[in-house]
Amino acid sequence: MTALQCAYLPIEALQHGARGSGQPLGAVGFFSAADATPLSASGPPLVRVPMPPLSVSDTAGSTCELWSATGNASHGERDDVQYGHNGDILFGAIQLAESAFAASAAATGKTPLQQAAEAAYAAIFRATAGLGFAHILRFWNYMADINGESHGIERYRQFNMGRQDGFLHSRRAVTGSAVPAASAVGFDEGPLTVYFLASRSVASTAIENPRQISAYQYPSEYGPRSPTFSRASVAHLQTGDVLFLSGTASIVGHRTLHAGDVIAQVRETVANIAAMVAEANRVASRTQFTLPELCCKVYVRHAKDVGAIHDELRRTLGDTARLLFLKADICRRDLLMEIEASAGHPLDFATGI
Ligand code: 3EB
Repeated sequence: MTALQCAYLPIEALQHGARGSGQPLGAVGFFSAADATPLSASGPPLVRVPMPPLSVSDTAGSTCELWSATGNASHGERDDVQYGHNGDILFGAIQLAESAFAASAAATGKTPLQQAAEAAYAAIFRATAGLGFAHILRFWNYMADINGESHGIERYRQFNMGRQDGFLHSRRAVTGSAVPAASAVGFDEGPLTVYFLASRSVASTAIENPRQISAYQYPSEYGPRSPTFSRASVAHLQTGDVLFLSGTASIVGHRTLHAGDVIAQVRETVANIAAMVAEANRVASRTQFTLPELCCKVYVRHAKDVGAIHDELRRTLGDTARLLFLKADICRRDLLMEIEASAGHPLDFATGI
């Protein structure tokens, strides 16, 4: 019986060996720009992401998201994917510098970011197949300058082209119920970073949002290739159902609503989250998820908005929802915030923020 657990801790706590209960599979450190704390090279993977946590009242310290599980964990690297697993659940991560793909851009006709995304996904599917973890439960994608334009096309759209090719070349479905949940957000500068959770035996059920068109069916005005993610997934672990909500924003149908009005965007986003929680409860009737139990990562475009976003989320999600705020770029220029969330797993939320 594998219990998947998550903890949010100050980065110092991780380095001093605090890691909640269970065996660490892997961790992601969200670092403030000034923090150059070196990371240990052995043990579970610790991925460095240059995306600063935000505090409502002050600047915040670097924070780490740690995934653990019961049983014995083993760690390693395969096909450039760093991983940790307990035989049943796997945490994996890959970081690729776009500069490594600059030379082949001319030959392939593909931009460096597009090639990096394709290579990252090909590596992940190869590594997980080789290790026997075929069921991806959720992806996280972080990239530099997500709204920037190069080679005549926005960088998020370049990423979508490469990601979709990575799926297709690995014979993975790019529409429908086998597409995993995901987030895709930006930081200022750093390597393309993709991390994920996978399962050996347990498939997940994809959830779509009745208020939104499936992202994999977005019209071509959002780019030549649609994004490859489902709105949410429920992983049916032996110990219970775990809900993963993808990055969720102020989008209804396929259109952004409330451009320029951050509070209205928060309200629309929460309406989308509530719709997906209801949908998850309908589809995965073993568990009833609720808004107050959500553990949320809130991506905030402008640090000055964090107080207002926090107050509105407390009003709409309640006092008990866990909120980690990160300064990040959202994949559409007119979006000022985005929220991802999970529920159903033990959680140690001790950010110290
Ligand atoms: C949206 O709904 C907002 O490309 O993996 C949210 C979650 C978004 C995941 C992705 C993008 C992604 O289209 C953006």
